[in-house]
Amino acid sequence: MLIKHRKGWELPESLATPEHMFLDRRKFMGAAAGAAAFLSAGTVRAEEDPSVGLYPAKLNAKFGDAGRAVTAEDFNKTFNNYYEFGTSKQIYQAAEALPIRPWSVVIDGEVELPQTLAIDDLLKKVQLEERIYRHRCVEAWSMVVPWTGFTLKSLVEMAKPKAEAKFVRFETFNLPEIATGQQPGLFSSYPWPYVEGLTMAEAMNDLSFMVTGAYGKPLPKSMGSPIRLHLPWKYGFKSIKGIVKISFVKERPIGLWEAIQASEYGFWANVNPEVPHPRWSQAMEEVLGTGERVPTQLFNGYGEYVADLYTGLEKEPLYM
Ligand SMILES: Nc1nc2c(c(=O)[nH]1)N[C@H]1C(S)=C(S)[C@@H](COP(=O)(O)O)O[C@H]1N2
Ligand SMILES: [Mo]
Repeated sequence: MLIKHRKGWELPESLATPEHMFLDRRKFMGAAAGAAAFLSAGTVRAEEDPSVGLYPAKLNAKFGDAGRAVTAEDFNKTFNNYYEFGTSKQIYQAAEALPIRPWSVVIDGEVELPQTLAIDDLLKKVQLEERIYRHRCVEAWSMVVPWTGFTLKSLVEMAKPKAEAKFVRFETFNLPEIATGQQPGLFSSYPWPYVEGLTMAEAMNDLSFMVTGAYGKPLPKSMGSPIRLHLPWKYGFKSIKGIVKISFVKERPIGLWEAIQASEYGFWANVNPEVPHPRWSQAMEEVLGTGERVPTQLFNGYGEYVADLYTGLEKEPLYM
């Protein structure tokens, strides 16, 4: 993502514009391979995740095939956007410092049943399933990920929102002592914590998925463990990681990227190849790990599920 008044070398989003990626492919592939080697060398002592027995979950056949090959697991967990841990894609090792137990999710705001749920208690209350989704980053790259999780709709029903609740606001942890990207400094003046939001209708859509696992295992920390969102029809920055709070609110939430640069990153952020980002085209995407560039689809190809959410809202900036 980009901040207006910074120098080129400070612009994290510029690391991943398609042009730059082609030039730097060998460099970043090398870094990903290095991280993978580091992992298999066993230098990281991953504590056993207490939820490990819940995986793999049953595949939901409706989302059993994304029409493209699943992105390799080692690639996916070592190539990430997670600005809390740095501005490069190689944050895998830094993210390992995040303590994911104990972990609680606060559900509050305009609800009949406000609650604070320890992650393992939450996992007992929900129906886990696997879904293979396409993921399209605003930086014009994509991946295919076999997520495990539960519908956001089921969590909304657990909270029993009141009529006043119009939006759902998600918030990430704020731990600057662990997540060095959150420390004030040369590379970071972002208004932490990371925040994202949806309308109630979007939250109730069948596609909106609370993710706790991937590749048939608990989610790696680099991918947002212990709990994140995934919204396959929206640009990736809406799919917030490391969630600690879910609030049902009256006003439209302002996300981190919207707060930083509203002219480039909006509330809706639905994928549309015909609406360019102010600094690059969204017509095509690089399918990471394949070397292919393919045309981007409206709503990332999920229009049959979500297009009707936006009827009557055509005057809104739905695609940025
Ligand atoms: N808390 C938090 N969530 C986040 C981000 C982030 O920096 N911090 N980056 C977003 C962006 S831009 C993308 S593309 C996806 C990346 O998810 P992945 O690393 O699992 O591919 O996470 C999103 N969620
Ligand atoms: Mo992204």
